Amino acid sequence: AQTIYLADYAPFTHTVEQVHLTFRLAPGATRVLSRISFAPTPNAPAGPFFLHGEQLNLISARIDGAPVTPEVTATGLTCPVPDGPFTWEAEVEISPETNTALEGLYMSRSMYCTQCEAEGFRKITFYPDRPDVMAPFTVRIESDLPVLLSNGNPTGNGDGWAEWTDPWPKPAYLFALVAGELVNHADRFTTASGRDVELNIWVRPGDEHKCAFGMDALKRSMQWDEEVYGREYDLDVFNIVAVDDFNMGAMENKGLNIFNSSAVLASPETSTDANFERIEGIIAHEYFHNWTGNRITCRDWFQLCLKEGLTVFRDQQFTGDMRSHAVKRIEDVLMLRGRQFREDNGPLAHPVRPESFVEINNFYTATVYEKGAEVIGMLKRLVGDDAYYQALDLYFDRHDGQACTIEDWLKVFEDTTGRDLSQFKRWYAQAGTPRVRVDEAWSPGPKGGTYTLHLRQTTPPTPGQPDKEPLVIPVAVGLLSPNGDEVVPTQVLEFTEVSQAFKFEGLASRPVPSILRGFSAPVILERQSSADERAFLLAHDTDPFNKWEAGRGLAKDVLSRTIAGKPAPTASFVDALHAMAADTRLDPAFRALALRLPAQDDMAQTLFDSGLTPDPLQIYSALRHLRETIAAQMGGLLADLYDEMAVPGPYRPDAEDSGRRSLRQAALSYLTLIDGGARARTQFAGADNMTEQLGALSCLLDIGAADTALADFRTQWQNDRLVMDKWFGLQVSLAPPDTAAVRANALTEDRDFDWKNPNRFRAVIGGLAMNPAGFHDPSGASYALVTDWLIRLDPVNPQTTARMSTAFETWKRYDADRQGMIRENLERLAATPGLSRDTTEMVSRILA
Ligand code: DPP
Ligand code: ZN
Repeated sequence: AQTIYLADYAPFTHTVEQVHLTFRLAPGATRVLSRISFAPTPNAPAGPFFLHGEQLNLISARIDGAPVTPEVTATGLTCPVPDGPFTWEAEVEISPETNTALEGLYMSRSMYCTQCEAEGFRKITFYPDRPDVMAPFTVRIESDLPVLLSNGNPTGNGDGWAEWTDPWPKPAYLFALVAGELVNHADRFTTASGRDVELNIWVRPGDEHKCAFGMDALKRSMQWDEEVYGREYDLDVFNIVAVDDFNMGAMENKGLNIFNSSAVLASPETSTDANFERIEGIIAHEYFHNWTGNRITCRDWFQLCLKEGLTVFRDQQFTGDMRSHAVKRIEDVLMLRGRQFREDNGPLAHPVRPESFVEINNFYTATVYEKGAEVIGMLKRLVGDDAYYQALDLYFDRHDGQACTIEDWLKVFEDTTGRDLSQFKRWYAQAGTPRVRVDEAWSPGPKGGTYTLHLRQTTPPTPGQPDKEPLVIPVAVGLLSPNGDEVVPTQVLEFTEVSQAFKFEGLASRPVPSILRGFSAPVILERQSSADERAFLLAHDTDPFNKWEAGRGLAKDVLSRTIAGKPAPTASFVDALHAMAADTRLDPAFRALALRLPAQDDMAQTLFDSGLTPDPLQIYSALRHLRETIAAQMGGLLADLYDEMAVPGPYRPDAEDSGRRSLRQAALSYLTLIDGGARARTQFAGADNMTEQLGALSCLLDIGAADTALADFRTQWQNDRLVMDKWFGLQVSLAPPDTAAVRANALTEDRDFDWKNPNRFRAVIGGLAMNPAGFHDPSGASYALVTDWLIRLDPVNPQTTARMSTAFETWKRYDADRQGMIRENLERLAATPGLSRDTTEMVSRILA
């Protein structure tokens, strides 16, 4: 397979002025007729006329009406063309019903749909399938199905056909088509300048009652983008469609967003609070792409973070505004550390803007998305809010309708602020999580003492990048006096050298520093800190993130020391946790987060970072032991919280009620360890919403007492696929370590295990990877089971297979036995005849 390099970018030989497509839909033999007007690109490099095309059966082709015979290969075609403008026409045949890769035009339970990002359009017709070729599209769909949708505005329909016109030039990856027996949940939105927009969420009959929340989230997103970024919607219709078989969460196709049904369908009975929050965030994310992604798109796929990092940042801001900024920040950092730090500190580490790839689908990563969003956040912190929004206005003004680069993006900030961002740009080019070491000095003086922070930064080597340059790191710092008052409010230190000192003068006494407030940069802070100091910050820090972080640090200390067989400050941790959990001035959602102990994988990474070889079973046992200790020592408070946090009245998914439920659930998860599951059983039996039903079920699974509940749950929900995904996933991810592989294997033999459905496959096989002690069971059974299934899925769906192979990305952390078994399995996977380009690239990077 060929490696593609950023450095090799060249514009396409031609521009596209207009695209006309006609689809004659039939499951096994859909005809796609294209009529495309091309003109030579001024000053483009010379070269043959090449159109991408894969798995297409070319029926006929014409240039300016005259038949031609192009040279067709497995990746596209070349053809002699006139020197000036010309019209290309082609007819191809494709087979949606056998398209199991879910890329291009495919079928999901008798409905037609498309997924074209990144390079799926080339499976629909011959075309320059690259994001820098933008054109207006007109699409005619011919089919007997009742609902026929494409991008843009409807411009005609009749018996068995519909036509759609999208006036906004777009790259082919934003093309979409849907046809099926669907019903809509309709609403309207009037934009600030008075455009009346028809909104629809299209679903299968039977799912109508799961649309209201998504619609509300859409309208709030539209309003928010007007108020915060001054961006209005630009078509007369906005359609969302829910699809059961989908590789990703959702897709921002112009005017026709297509969603994995798990990312849009919601009802109190079937969706948890976490589902509601995720759905709200994804609806916002896809809608926000209309400006950051669609109106301004990427020049090439190396610039993916241009749209994804910015759009994730925008959806994070939105969720913070809708709910709680403090809670959202903690959740985002948990996710960053859990997924991006894991990636950045292993064999798959790559820059936010990669410099090469084999298969672009493998770069829709936590680094591009989440670290990409962190980079935007740092930029905003450095230039300030006013300059940030000025720069964004300039970005939209200057680049509307263009396909852009990170250079274009940084230039609007340089032009707005006069700053030189060349050093900042290293965040896009250097992989790896920077370490910031902190040393302190205190010198008392007659006019007050001086406190000095010495910061030192290093970024470890990553694949292909042995040496790293210093980065611009915004370090937000505040200082507290020993009595708990804030003596220096938050200020942002611009840390740019390898080693740098920052002084604070005129202090009455040696302060306690609160460093990296709000997690102001995606780095690992290395600082000696006592349990007393952590407990002090947990009690007094005014920065909610660092308050939470102090508790987290204490928990990690306790766990690391327990695992190392050393005396651990468990008592002061439990005291601090008790004080915090009992503090009614704090938001219940925040208290719930503080009660949640570090995840197993987070502990494994922490131990590995401190030079140890993590043992997943030891981590599992230490966590269990600590949870039992907390339950035993805080049982009274937890029982009170469980009663007090009950939410009266009908279910509402808002921040306040879901915060109370999450604190109640945190209490229940501890109480179940000491009450034998009594409360969980009662809650399970009486729950009228999925949050409480599933919360109770997971507690029962946790103590191995869920057999009856699992059976009842199945009986109740067997006809709801999304709920059954939870049933499959939870029993694997919460299985005791030595039974996880057996449980997962048994579930793959279940009559409802539809392994070609990505959600179901992820629930079971992904669920096993999310159970670290079970996945790394010393027998190696889980490694073998996951590998067997990856080998089976690869020919059917390479994209999901490649994604799931990241279960193995942390293998170098572990002991020689585990590494040996993983290597054997990865080599077995790599040696599979006909392995896809997607999976081949992933396995070879993981093994390298
Ligand atoms: N572009 C999609 C998203 O992130 C993923 N294909 O919204
Ligand atoms: Zn996106």
